[in-house]
Amino acid sequence: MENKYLSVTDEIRQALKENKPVVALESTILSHGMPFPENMEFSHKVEEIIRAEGAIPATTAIIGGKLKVGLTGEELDVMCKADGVGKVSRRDVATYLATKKTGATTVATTMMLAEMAGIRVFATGGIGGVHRGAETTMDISADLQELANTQVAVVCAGAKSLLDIPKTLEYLETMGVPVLGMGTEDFPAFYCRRSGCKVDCRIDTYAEMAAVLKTKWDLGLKGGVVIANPIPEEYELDFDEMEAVINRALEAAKEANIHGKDTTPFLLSHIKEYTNGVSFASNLQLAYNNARVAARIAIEYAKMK
Ligand code: PSU
Ligand code: MN
Repeated sequence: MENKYLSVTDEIRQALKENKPVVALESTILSHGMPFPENMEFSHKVEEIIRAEGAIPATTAIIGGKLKVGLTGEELDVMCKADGVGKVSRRDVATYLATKKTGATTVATTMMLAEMAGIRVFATGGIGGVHRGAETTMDISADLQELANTQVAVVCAGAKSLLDIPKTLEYLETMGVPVLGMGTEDFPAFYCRRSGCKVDCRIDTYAEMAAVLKTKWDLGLKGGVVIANPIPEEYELDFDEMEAVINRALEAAKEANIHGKDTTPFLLSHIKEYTNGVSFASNLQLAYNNARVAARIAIEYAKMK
C-alpha cells in the first residue's frame, strides 16, 4: 500500500530497489542531543562516513507534513538549528504530520520511518531506556517498546548510565529483543566500554551479525535488535567520573522539576556542561564508530537477501 505521508529521496528509493545497503540516522540526536553549531559538522560527517564505507545514509525527520527519509543539506541544517523543532516519539507522529510541525525523530520514530521505507539498519549514539527511579516515575522510553515491535536493528554504544541499565536490559529481555555485543560480552554504557551488565551474545563478525538479523526476520519474528558497539578505547571516559557527573545532572533535573520528554535532553545538556565538552568529543566519536559499523553490517545484510 502506498504511504502518502512517506517521502523517500530518489537516491534512497533507488538504492533500496536495487538492494543496496542503506543506513538510517535519527535527527533528535541533532536537534536535542547535541549543541549548535557543533551538530552541523556532525550531521554531515556521519553521512560521509557511511558513504565512505559504501552504504547510503538516510537521516529521518518530519517536515511539512511528510515523513522524510533522507534529508537535503538544507534540511539537515534546519534540524541542527532546531528552531521550533520538536522531539517526536511514536505518540506525536500523527499530530506533527497533520499540523505540519517540524519534528526530530527519536530512536523510536526513526525505527518506524526506517521500517516503512524498507531500511533494516540504523545507527545512533545511545538508546533510550528505563530511567532511574522508574519504579515511581514510570519513565520508560518509547524506544524500548519500538524495539519490541519494529523490525530494525539499532547500532548503538549501549545506553547512558543516566538510565537504569539493568532494568533496561530486563525490559528488553521480557519483550524478546536480542541484545548483541559487537565484539564484546559487555553491554557498554555509552562513554564507557563496560556497564557491569552483559549482552545476550557476543558476535565477532559483521557477516554473522547480518546473519542473525536475517534469520530473525526470515522467521517472521517481530521487533528489532540492539547491536551494542562499544566506544573505541582511545575515547573512553572514566566510569566513576561519569557516574559523578550523571548524578549531578540527575539532581539538577530533580531540582528544576523536569519531567517526561524533557528529561533526556535536559540531562544530556547538563552532562556536557559539567564535563566542559570532553564528554561531547567522546559522544561524537562513538556515534561515528556506530555509523561505520552499521554500514558494514548493512553491506553484509544486503549480500544475503
Ligand atoms: N540518549 C543519548 N542521546 C540522545 C538520545 C538518547 O545519549 O540524543 C535521544 C534519542 O533520540 C532517544 C531519545 O531515542 O533521546 C530518548 O528520549 P526519551 O527518553 O524521552 O524516550
Ligand atoms: Mn521518558
